[in-house]
Amino acid sequence: MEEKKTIFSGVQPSGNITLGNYLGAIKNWIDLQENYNCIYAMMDMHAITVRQNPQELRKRTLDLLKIYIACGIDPEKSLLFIQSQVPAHAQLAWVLNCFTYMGELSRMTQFKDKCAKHADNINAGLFTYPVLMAADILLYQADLVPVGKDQMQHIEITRDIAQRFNALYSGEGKPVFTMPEGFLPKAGAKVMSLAEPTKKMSKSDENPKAYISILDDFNVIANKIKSAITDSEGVIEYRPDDDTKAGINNLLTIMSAVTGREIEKIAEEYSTKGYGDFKKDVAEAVVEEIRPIRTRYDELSGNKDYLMDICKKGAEEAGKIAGRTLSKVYKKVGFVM
Ligand code: AQP
Repeated sequence: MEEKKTIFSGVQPSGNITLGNYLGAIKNWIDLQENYNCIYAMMDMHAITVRQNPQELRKRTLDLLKIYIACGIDPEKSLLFIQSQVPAHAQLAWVLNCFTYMGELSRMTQFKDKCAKHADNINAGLFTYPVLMAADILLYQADLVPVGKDQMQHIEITRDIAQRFNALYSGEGKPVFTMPEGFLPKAGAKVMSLAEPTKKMSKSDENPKAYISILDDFNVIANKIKSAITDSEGVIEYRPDDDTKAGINNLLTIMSAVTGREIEKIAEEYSTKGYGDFKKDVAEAVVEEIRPIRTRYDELSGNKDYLMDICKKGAEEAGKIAGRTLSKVYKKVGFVM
């Protein structure tokens, strides 16, 4: 029988998990559990590239685990762990730092965006964030990395680093690292801000009206969608290359991603309707998507021992897999073992 391929992905507990994180990443992870070895982590080491409140970070990391499980990630099928509990991530990241060029890191869009947003804290971790991400992926010899569109550039640099390392050290044998590929969802790969629809929806946005949190009250979700910025044309049409339609394009995308229906079909159905009716239906569809997640999330609250047990077992298991790759890398670069 053919060996199952490996999937790796994660989310940073750097804020309230948004509809963007859910549609772009987590929702896409669920079905993959049946046919792949899935490894999903809470990326707390990435989160500290931006200042975090320690108590909040601790809480949000476990809340994120609850969200994963509530969304349908089954701890019996997928390996779940907290990044900082597996030291190999930091260890491999150091080695890979020595195989990554300043020039390629300075071209990263996320780095430029975050520098503009956090001008008072442009730290080295923010700069080398993609190297840590490369380590996360390469440690598990992942074949596929399901992410949103904003992270594709980081997958590309991961591939460049892997290729460079493999070319130097693999020789005639099996490549040291498996070459990973990014994997985008059919719909929802880039959910836009509700307040500024030409900008990506982000959990760290200062304006809470810009994003929908999976943990927002249902009436708050509905109100955010109803007050989403659109345009004055009054026509429901999908025009992905027209920025003046960014708000409507985004709502159509969201509707498509939560219902599984094609964008064009939805646009056709609403072509004679007003924005008010459309927004009301989008809000209802989003709430219905989130409702069962919230029920399961609430059931998991107060079950800290269960969550801590998943983290402990997950870190042990992840540590074993990651340790194998790290040993191989240490030997290749010439560290005494
Ligand atoms: N707006 C989005 N649409 C679709 N997918 C998205 N993702 C993020 N925003 C959107 C995907 O969610 C996964 C986890 O992202 P992350 O936590 O690693 O960091 P990020 O990409 O920087 O996400 P945020 O929400 O914008 O976080 P902050 O504000 O902390 O920087 C990734 O697969 C990502 O593509």
